[in-house]
Amino acid sequence: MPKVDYALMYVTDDSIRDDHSFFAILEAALKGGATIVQLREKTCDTATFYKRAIRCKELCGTYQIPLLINDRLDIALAIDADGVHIGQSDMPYNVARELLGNEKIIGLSVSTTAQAIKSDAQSADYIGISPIFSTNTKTNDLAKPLGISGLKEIRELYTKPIVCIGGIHKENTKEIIANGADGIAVVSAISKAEDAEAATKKLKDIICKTGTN
Ligand code: TZP
Ligand code: MG
Repeated sequence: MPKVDYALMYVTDDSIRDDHSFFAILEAALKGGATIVQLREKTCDTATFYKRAIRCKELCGTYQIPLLINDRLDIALAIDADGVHIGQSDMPYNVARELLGNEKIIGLSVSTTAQAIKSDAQSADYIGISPIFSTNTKTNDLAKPLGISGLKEIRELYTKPIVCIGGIHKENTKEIIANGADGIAVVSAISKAEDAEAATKKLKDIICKTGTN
């Protein structure tokens, strides 16, 4: 597997049901410098998810940016995505690995330090600390935010890439990267920005500057 840049993951916003806006924002994120994309659909039917996945794959392919599918192994397999992002209550990690093979990326959400030291997290390609801060974007099934102290604790124990998600914006990006995260994953900081491309560029700039300090 080629080395993956987890610096800035754009997680698509499933509240945007209008395809024109959805893909315009995705393209803005790609132009602005998102390094990886996760297609996350929680409410639509499978046919709609699949159609979006196909278009996402084409668009990400144009920018040579990897595409992950949230939760749905079947969709990832159907479109030959670069990987999946799964949570603790999704398909078990070892089954996902069996189905996808070793060449695909599998990211796993963790909400506690205990989950980060379990073998599934140790075997995954990266973990998502979920959530790092509180957020209004995901209301279902959201654990207590781990905060910077949780990130630091996990960073001491976990050697693979860590991506943080939840309530991240340009004002708190620096402290996340400075405290050991390899990247951030954002929904609304990009999808709800007045200028999605400029917002992505700004986040990327903060990450790059912090990462090299
Ligand atoms: N998983 C944990 S928090 C979250 C997800 C999908 C939502 C993040 O959205 P935002 O708008 O970046 O806070
Ligand atoms: Mg999930």
